[in-house]
Amino acid sequence: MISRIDLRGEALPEGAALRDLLPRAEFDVEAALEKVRPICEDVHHRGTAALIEYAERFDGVTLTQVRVPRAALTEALEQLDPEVRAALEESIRRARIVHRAQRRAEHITQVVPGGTVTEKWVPVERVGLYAPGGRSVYPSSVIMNVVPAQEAGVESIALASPPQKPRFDGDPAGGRPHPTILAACALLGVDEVYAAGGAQAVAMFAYGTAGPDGCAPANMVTGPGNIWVAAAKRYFTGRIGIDTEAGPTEIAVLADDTADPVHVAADLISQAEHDPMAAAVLVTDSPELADAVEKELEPQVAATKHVIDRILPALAGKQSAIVLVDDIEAGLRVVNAYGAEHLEVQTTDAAAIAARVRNAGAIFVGPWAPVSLGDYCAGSNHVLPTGGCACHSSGLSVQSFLRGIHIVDYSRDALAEVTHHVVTLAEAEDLPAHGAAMKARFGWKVPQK
Ligand code: HSO
Ligand code: ZN
Repeated sequence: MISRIDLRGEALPEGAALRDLLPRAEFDVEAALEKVRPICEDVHHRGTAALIEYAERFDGVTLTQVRVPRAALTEALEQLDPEVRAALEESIRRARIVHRAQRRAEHITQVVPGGTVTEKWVPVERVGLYAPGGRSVYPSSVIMNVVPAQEAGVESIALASPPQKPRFDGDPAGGRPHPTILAACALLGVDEVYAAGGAQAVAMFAYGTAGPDGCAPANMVTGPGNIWVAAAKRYFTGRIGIDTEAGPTEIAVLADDTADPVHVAADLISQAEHDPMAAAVLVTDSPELADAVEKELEPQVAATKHVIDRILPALAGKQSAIVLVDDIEAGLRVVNAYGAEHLEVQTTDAAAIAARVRNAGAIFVGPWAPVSLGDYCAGSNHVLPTGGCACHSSGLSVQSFLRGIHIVDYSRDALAEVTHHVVTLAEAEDLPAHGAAMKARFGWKVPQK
């Protein structure tokens, strides 16, 4: 069901060469970009009419309205199962605790007497958040997008999620995002919601659409999505802000012989459940654990729901594997080279080992911190970098929605004191007008010290 990669008994190569030995999902955003470009430009030119046409073509839904009426949000909340409501509320409460602590205070640094640089944190004005609603519907992703944006102080928040097919003739919920997505928006106080999915939703936020049903352009788009969403984010990079492109989800587990194979198997399956392209990787120095996990996978996979369409292809795919290493030191090198979206450390002294991980979207320490906890109720964020992007990027946080602006304030004396250095550097770069802008303030001369 899952392949093995045996890295024992040989010196592990460094960096990229080690990464090349490890499994990874194919996620060709560049190829998708070609298909996405005309869709984005069509939304640019035809606005809402294009969104309605794409909802018909890609979601199989005839839309009457792209903007979801406010009454539909309150209605969805009223009809929400009380247990789901309580769970969403707890998830929101915990996420708020963690994200509120991420707020950053303005910081004033006195560089020299009379010369200060203040770093001021300013929220992005308007953001467009995306919550998936195709193969799977993730109200939890609404929370993971909205909470950091709100805690950062973003004033204008809009959310898009694909329209659902009517369940019966005349179903009022047909043509709107899933009711639980709408209820989550209502719980979070987000009332600007659009029934739009895929690349067209990103284009709607990037360009804006006109008319009473229209959406004002956003400065930034965040949130997980399929390959079309990722490609559209790449298309608009530079024009608007984006978080990292989200590819298929990944779990890596670094485990030794103290790990419980039942837990490890369950956790690998949990993320394989997302997508046939999801990656589940166990890195272990214990062949006994490897055998036990492999044995355990069978009954657990057989007992769960999305076996044929997602879990089996995910576990059997070339993106998933059990990687055998000589010892946990080698395992650490492997997981650092891999840079998993989610990394579980299930070893002796798990906290000490976890502290030595440099590359991961989020790290889950020990036997009582499964990725499922982080997906919903740890307080941490589940919008995380995939595909090795954890080597250079972080998951969604308050920081994602803030810009640090430097405010430079120098007195006459403080400027005079450094002018000769500025003039020298300007001349070294053959930019005499830069030097002149300094000298102009001191009678066209370099002030003497
Ligand atoms: N594990 C997914 C997020 C998610 N899980 C949503 C359940 N619902 C990517 O981090
Ligand atoms: Zn998940």
